[in-house]
Amino acid sequence: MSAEETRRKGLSRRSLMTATAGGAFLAGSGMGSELLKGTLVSKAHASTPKLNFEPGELDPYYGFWSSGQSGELRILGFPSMRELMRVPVFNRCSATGWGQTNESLKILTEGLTEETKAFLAAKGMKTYDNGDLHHPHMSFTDGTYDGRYIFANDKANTRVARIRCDVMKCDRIIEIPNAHDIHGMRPQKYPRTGYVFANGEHEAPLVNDGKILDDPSQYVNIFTAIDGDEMKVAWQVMVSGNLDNTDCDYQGKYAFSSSYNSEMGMNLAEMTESELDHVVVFNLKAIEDGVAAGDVQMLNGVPVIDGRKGQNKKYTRYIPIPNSPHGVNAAPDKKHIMINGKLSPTVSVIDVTKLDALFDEDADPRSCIVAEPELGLGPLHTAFDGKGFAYTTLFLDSQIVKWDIDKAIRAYAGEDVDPIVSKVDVHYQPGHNSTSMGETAEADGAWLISMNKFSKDRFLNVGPLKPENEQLIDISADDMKVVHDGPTFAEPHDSIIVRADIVNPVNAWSRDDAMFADAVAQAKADGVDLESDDIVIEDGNKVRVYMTSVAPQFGLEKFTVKQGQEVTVYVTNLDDVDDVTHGFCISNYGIAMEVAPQATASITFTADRPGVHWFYCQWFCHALHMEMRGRMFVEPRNA
Ligand code: K7E
Ligand code: CUA
Repeated sequence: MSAEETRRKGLSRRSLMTATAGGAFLAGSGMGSELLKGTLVSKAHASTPKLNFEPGELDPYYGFWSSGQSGELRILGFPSMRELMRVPVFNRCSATGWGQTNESLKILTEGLTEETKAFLAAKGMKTYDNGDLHHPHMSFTDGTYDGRYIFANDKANTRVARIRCDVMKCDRIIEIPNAHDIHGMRPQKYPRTGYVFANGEHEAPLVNDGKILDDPSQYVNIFTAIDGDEMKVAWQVMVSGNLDNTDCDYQGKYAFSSSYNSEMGMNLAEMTESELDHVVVFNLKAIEDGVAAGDVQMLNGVPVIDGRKGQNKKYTRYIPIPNSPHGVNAAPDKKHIMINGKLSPTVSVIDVTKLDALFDEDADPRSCIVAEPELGLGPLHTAFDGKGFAYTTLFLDSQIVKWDIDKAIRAYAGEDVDPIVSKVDVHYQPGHNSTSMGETAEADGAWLISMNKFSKDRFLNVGPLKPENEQLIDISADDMKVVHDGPTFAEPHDSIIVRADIVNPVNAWSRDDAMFADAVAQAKADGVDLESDDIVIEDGNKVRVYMTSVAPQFGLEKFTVKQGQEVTVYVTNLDDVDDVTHGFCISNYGIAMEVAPQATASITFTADRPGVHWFYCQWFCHALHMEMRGRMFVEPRNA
């Protein structure tokens, strides 16, 4: 196997480590913690092979990172933490023209409800400018990542997006009707995705037209199952209490949502009042049967099941969980679901094999809880190594705690064992953490990333607004070791770490890609061959400018339009060499877009500014890139 193949296969860290003296030490790892603090361990960690990346050397993992209120998806090489790409999703992007090009505007607008379109149109807007992307998750087949798509939520404007992993571009965004502010979101793990589950976090009247205002007794929350292939809402369930995070089992039978506001409180005091909140268990088969049988109300074209407390128990069950639970994480043992307590120092462990009894025999809802270890202050999220250990972030303690799932279960049953293996300080206040392949059945136990909300003094001061701090942690030994600090801009919440061999993007677009099918259809209607014609077509007040680009030239060195005409420029990049992307920017017109190899991109604007306007390639492509430019003449209306 070549070095390259070794990396692509994501060879386990431990097998590389065992080739060294340090590795032998770690593999033995029966040492007391006194010794682990000593120089021997420093040496072992200093020889960590995968952190010494030579120039040009590839990472064994892709990291897919959320960006929170920045609204984009980020791609990292992992564990080097080198940022590789930013994929615009809910945000606007100056580099790629996302939010300006016709191709991106279609994606950003077509999935909005008619009511939202009208609301935005009244403000002169086509789509929202902002988004709040918390949770990126890859599609699954048979319990592990399949490399097809990344799905992501938008908490700010109640949307769910899909990113294609072949071209690493967003291809669908849908607004979720009836729900408010999508937070927790997970794809179905088995048999495949399938459904994408999405939680509406904030309570509101089911028909939110202003007739009901300050009457919380009439507010509801909505759980949504989206068909991830069609990107359409399949069904929704009305629940009691709010919905925070979600995950699902490896059997394809149940989904779980935590609720920190079972009180349905409207302020902090009310929301945190009760000692027990809950997790809602959704019985997927029963809900599908209920939808098929018509036990629904249709609302905005979506079948909505009533799964509130005290309603039909075949659809949902409510399991009491100590105080304001947050993260929901399915373990790779395919059996346990961790509900992280947040205000409670505990993580509640659900055994999924005990859930049938809840629905079939009306068993005590807490009978499915098989462990509830006390781990420290502020448990938010849990990750896994596939070796029986769990890693939970402690927000208030600023620590990660490593604990033994089996020992936690035995302790809950009364045995005198301590499930806590070790703790490590992180800097500071961790939210999510992620392990390599950790949310799949192929969790490999190599690495953990702690996504810390505060960096404080860890980096050079950049003013009152500080970066977040993400810390890479070696989890190959019992004691965890922080090996890298990485600052990030606002504000990654969650991430996934995917073996590189699973992700296989292309180097150039296919000419029949659906992304620019509308441009292809319009060219055909105009009798234009996008791959050879450079031509201006006038169609009443509309002008369509078709041009090719081959480094370092556009097919047209000039074109003329009349002031006030609606102009659409289509640029087709005929280069098919790796990495020869062109751009198209019209200066002082606010127009810019990316045109990657073999792609067609288009942009529409009104030529309302007369004069000579240079257009230029804004993506450095050639020694003569500066010369890759041309003129747009806009004839004045009164001339
Ligand atoms: Cu814990 Cu939005 Cu996943 Cu942030 S959520 S941390
Ligand atoms: Cu084409 Cu720069």
